[in-house]
Amino acid sequence: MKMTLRWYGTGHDTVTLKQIRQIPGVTGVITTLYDTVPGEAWEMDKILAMKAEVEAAGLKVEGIESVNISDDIKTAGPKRDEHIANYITTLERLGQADIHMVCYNFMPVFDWTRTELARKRADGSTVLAYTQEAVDAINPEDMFSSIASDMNGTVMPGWEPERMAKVKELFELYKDVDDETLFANLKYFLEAIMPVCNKYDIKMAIHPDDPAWSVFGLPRIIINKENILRMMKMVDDPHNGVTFCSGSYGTNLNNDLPDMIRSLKGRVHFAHVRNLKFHSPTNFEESAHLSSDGTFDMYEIMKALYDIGFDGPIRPDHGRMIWDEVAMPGYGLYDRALGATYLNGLWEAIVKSNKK
Ligand code: CS2
Ligand code: MN
Repeated sequence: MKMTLRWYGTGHDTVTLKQIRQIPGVTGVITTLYDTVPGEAWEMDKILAMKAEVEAAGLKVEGIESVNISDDIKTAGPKRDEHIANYITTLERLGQADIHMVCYNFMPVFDWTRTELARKRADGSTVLAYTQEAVDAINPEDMFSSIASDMNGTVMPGWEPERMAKVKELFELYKDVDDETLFANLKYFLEAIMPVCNKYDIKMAIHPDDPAWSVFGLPRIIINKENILRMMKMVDDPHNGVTFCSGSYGTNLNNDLPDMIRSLKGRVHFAHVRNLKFHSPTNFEESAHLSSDGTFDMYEIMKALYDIGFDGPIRPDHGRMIWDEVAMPGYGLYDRALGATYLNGLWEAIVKSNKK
């Protein structure tokens, strides 16, 4: 595997490439072009400039998170084919720039949803947290205002003010879209892009829905083993793969994470590894990465990735806010660096104990 950190780009991220380069064992970043609009094709010179900046810092662009999918593609709207053609152009250019992994999601309206961005823990650190009670008690617009006031001056992807200004319209767009329609629209999209993925060896890695169930009555399909295997079969091409995000699938305690990883052999193209601490099945927080701080057995997760021969990029996912850092919630430097180091330690131990 290749240890990476997500990086939001100069001017968007409080963390610098130089800092990332100094985390032992981190060799690359996962990034995107943050000034792009879903549905439009990315410009080649911008892709190359981003890549050159990362490489000048001694790091590699190991993949893109994300090339976002437009609502027309997700809902089969009037611009679907035009947007897919632009998506294909973007993939072609990424391939020409020697970038071969693209993370995306197929969640309606909201990307990930948390109800608190700074829940205080006993040690004084703050973490992102979720309770179903809070979601049930709020309407989507108020949810956005409460999130927006907590972003530490950053703009979190998926929660852009322009997008949330039209949250009502977005709900309107999805009112006739159920799980089956979403599956069909995803299939249509994947079938259209597979030829270009094959030509340039671009591994598509769908990110699960987070939390892994329906919020605000919206359909959610990438939530469990049954559905993800259905999606793998639906377009049975190795370039149709997954981002295995332990913190997203793990929101549902019925999901057996190591078993899911094993069932996806050959199709895990990217891994997000983080731990969650559950207080009840619908009240959890994003703990430190260590097994002992949360609910998941991180060794078993890493071991399953090792056992399926995973060799793609991996990154610590959200971290806690510690040591008085002020950064995008979940995306500070310090705790993600600790996470990367811990995951690298587990990996080294697994590799060596398997050689004996
Ligand atoms: C990420 C997602 O910050 C996060 O929770 O894991 O936002 C992820 O980047 C997108 O869903 C991928 O498209
Ligand atoms: Mn994730």
